[in-house]
Amino acid sequence: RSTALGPQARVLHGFALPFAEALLAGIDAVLAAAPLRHLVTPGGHVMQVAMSNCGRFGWCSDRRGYRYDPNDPQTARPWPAFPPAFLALAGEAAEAAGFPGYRPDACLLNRYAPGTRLSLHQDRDEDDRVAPIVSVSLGLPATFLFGGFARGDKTVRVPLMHGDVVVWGGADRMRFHGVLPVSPGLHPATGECRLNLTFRKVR
Ligand code: MD3
Ligand code: FE
Repeated sequence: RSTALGPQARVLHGFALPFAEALLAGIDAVLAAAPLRHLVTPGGHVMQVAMSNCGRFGWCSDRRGYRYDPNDPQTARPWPAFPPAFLALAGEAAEAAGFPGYRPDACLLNRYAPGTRLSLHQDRDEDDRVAPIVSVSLGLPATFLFGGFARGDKTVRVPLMHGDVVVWGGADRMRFHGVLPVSPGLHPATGECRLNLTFRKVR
């Protein structure tokens, strides 16, 4: 089952469920090498969402700005490689949503503790602003906000459950989006948190 959010944005409900165990094992391996951390924004705020990365590039933020870095600034080592299950899932989901041949080079891993939100923003640090972003939700549910191309445009609320995958590309790639505060709960797969994998093509 899938739900269209826009001409080139759709939710693939439960698409990641057959991959969930392999994804969670991959997440453990990535986080053992590149631990979760709370980044600081250029404005000096500590982000509520805890983040890490894998792949050729990782998204980083500090007082100097946002950028993609081939190395983890915290360890000065390259980000861990994609676990194989990550690439398989991202490719199959992109294809199912009409984007065959998807080859992401970055994956941002987000952890939301209860009460954590992600304010409305655009993803604009990638050189490729047309290739899809593939987002995988694991653990506690969340409400995703899907907006327009200006910050003030009206938003629609999209519930995202464990195993849901969302693919956004082409015309819908630069929409504003965010996540409402995650409600407390306990999920058998992740415990007291929501995990989100976001695959991107940076270069
Ligand atoms: C919609 N993460 O990491 S899914 C992010 O659930 C981010 O952790 C959210 O927004 C999360 O930047 C939302 C990913 C997502 C990424 C790009 C989009 C959704 C998008 C671009 C256009 C519309
Ligand atoms: Fe985003």
